[in-house]
Amino acid sequence: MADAYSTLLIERHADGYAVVTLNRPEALNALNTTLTGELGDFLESVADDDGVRCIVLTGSVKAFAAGADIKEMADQAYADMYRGNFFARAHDRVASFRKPIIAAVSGYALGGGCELAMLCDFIIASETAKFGQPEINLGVAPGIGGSQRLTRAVGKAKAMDMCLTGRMMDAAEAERSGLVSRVVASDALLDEARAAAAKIAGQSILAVMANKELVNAAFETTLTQGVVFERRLFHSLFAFEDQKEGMAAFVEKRKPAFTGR
Ligand code: CO8
Repeated sequence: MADAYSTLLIERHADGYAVVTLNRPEALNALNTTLTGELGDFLESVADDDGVRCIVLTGSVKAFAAGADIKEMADQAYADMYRGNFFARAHDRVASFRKPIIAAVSGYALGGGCELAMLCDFIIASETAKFGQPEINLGVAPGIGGSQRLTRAVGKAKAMDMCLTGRMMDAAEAERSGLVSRVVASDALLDEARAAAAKIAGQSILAVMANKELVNAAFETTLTQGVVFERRLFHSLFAFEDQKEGMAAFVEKRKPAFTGR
């Protein structure tokens, strides 16, 4: 099946992952209604597709995404924003996707672009990456979860600094602060992200989804509740054939052949 989108390029890999490239070069991949709609549509289209077990989301060398589309937003009235629930659907469709999404960020990840990267499960950054929530310069504030996710990722001091001054964080500071998991040379970014995606896609999809669910639960629960949830989910993984296969393969010193059953 061909993936035909006007603002996304899709590359499906035989190893079981897909690379989704945001493709609005004329606007530094600014997130407009078409792009966010297409991204949500694509995620829905692969939700039950066993051939896609992990996603790499990337942009161009210059920009992962330079924010929500300011030209599209500029003349919206409050009633338009409220009735249209601006960007809420896009947020929810990415946030509720159950398989891992790796953001591979080069260049600008600003405003909604930074928020989209943070909606992904982890961020691999190139040395050129720049993260920021510069909405204050436009007389507004983050609106796709940025004030919450940035604060959880880097703590109050840096989040407040970035949101109030609108300053950008470079890749080294982003790694130091816990916003990104790895920083690599610009020309190694996609290879690094693809290798991570292939590694994830080679695991049991059941264990992958469980691990994602567990780490995300840490943001929503107390430690005690989170540990109980982990214990229950851990126990339940023993109902799957993949657990038997994974442990048998270790004992027999061979590669596991996971089936997602
Ligand atoms: N929206 C629309 N167009 C954009 C955007 C954007 N966010 N960013 C860049 N572009 C366009 C420019 O207008 C320009 O178009 P044109 O050639 O037609 O003039 C083209 O992309 C290239 O951009 P520049 O010429 O500005 O490139 P530079 O290299 O000089 O500068 C920057 C790059 C620094 C990234 C600069 O483009 C910039 O500051 N962009 C805006 C960054 C920004 O403020 N982002 C936050 C936007 S607001 C937001 O994301 C809110 C999210 C929450 C909304 C949810 C509501 C519920």
